[in-house]
Amino acid sequence: MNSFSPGFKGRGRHLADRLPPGQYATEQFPMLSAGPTPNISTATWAFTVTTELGEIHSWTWESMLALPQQETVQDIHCVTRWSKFDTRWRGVPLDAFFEDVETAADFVVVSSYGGTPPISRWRTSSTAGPGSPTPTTASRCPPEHGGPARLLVPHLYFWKSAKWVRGLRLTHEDEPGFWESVGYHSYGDPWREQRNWGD
Ligand SMILES: Nc1nc2c(c(=O)[nH]1)N[C@H]1C(S)=C(S)[C@@H](COP(=O)(O)O)O[C@H]1N2
Ligand SMILES: [Mo]
Repeated sequence: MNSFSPGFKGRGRHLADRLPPGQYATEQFPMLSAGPTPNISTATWAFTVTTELGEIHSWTWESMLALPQQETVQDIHCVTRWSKFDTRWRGVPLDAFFEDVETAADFVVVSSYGGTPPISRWRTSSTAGPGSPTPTTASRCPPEHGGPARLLVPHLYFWKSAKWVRGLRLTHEDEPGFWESVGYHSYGDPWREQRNWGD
């Protein structure tokens, strides 16, 4: 059923049980970008959360780093079928940015530096609740992997994890982001193999 070589075992839960349907495990860290890697200085970097009423909450690199950080180890799953186990990240849990944000919105539209249109979109309900891993803005990753800061939404296909993250906009509308508009699924749960629109 899966593409493991014999003896490909890990500690704890067997690695084969951690591979969603239709995926293969890789030891590499593939690089997947729709455009060139933008060069972003932390001196001018800003991250904003804009509510559905237009209220803007904004952080500089320094004020972001003053927020509590956490380390997390996660399996990531790209819709092009590679999965990578046990990737290690450090960053600020998204909850920390939402502490003073009042919202009743159902959707989060994510934008990135580098001139791409709003890159992807999630449901706010997919980011909360028992058992769902907290999306994290991971800092200090290399530029080709989204640095200075990217998102990490490990329970969804990896296209939902915007590199070079610039801001989140909360909205009541179900607006597709870039990846959803080119045909990827609205929700994108790798365990339900929600790859394409209509899956
Ligand atoms: N801004 C931006 N974020 C992005 C992408 C992109 O092209 N632009 N690619 C997505 C896809 S499809 C994947 S699989 C991961 C790849 O991250 P990596 O290059 O660090 O492996 O980033 C996601 N986030
Ligand atoms: Mo991807």
